[in-house]
Amino acid sequence: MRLPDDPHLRLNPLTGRSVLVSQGRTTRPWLGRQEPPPPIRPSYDPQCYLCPGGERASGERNPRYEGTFVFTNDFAAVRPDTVPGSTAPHPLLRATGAPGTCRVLCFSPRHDLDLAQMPVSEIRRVVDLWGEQIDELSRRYRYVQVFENRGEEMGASNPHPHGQLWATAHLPDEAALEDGRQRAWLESSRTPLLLEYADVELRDGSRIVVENPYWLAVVPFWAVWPFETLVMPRGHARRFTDLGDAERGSLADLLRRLLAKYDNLFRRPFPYSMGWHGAPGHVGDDEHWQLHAHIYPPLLRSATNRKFMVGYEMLAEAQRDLSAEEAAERLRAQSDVHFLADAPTADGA
Ligand code: H2U
Ligand code: ZN
Repeated sequence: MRLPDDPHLRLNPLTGRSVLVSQGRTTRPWLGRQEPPPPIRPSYDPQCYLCPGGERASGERNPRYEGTFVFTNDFAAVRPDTVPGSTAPHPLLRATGAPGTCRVLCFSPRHDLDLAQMPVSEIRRVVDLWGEQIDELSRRYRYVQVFENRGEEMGASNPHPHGQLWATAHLPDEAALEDGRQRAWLESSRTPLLLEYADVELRDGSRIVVENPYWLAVVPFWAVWPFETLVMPRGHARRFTDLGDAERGSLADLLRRLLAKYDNLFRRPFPYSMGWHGAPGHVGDDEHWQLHAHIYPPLLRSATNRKFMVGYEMLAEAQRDLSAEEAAERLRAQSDVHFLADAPTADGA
């Protein structure tokens, strides 16, 4: 096999899933769907239910917040009062109650900003908010999934900069898979899986997109989405709450640079889903865990073409056309100053 040109399989050690890599297919003709660019937004939208003072579906009004703002999701997918027991009228028909809570995290009072364009000091406030929320909720729930859907393409219901968290009494599938695989790795190798992986990537260099003294962002060897990245601390941190002041400041810096590169790639806000994975709960039995964020963006060849996970992907296994190394090189080559850094907003704010 000649890497990377011959079609080959790459293994994701965090999940045990494979991805089929078939480089060179991105040049095929495309008469299919084109993604329109999102409209430019005003800095304040009186109709927006996430803006300061905005009215939500519940009839409640948001305070005139100036930094970040958190509220319980009015359409929560899990609720604290659910009874956790199981029923199984037949062994093939098992159901288990899933108590939990869902919150919406507004990143900024400005309707028109995104993490990619916020100053590092404001991204730092979001980093601290993630930390506080995980700290509070992981005392009550087994797992806290923090995430952001950015852009209509990823199903975001509103362009106002915001993320979500869902805290659950159960360990969701992705976290459970990663838990098991990292545990097994530590037992056989004595170094946490992602600490060893960060070391491999730092020595190789071809998949690094951005790095700083505390953090590293790479297009992982096993990436599925065209410009998927994995953000990892360089030192051992099992969960978000392990991060100290210096690591949090450094994370804000890395995120700003990474997200600016994404937007600069096609000179448009880059849609993605991103979220954090860390050791569940609060303490104990978690040496094998290494905190990390996944960023999964759906864009492919250009600003207007998205990657569809259909057909072979739904029925057989994940597949990608662009090699991880080429994706990393293209992202790395972008400036880390956002292309709209000095542009006026729609309403001159
Ligand atoms: P997404 O854009 O990622 O869907 O997040 C927005 C969330 O905001 C969504 O989960 C909630 C939706 O349930 N929401 C409220 O809680 N109150 C509202 O008034 C509208 C939307
Ligand atoms: Zn808004």
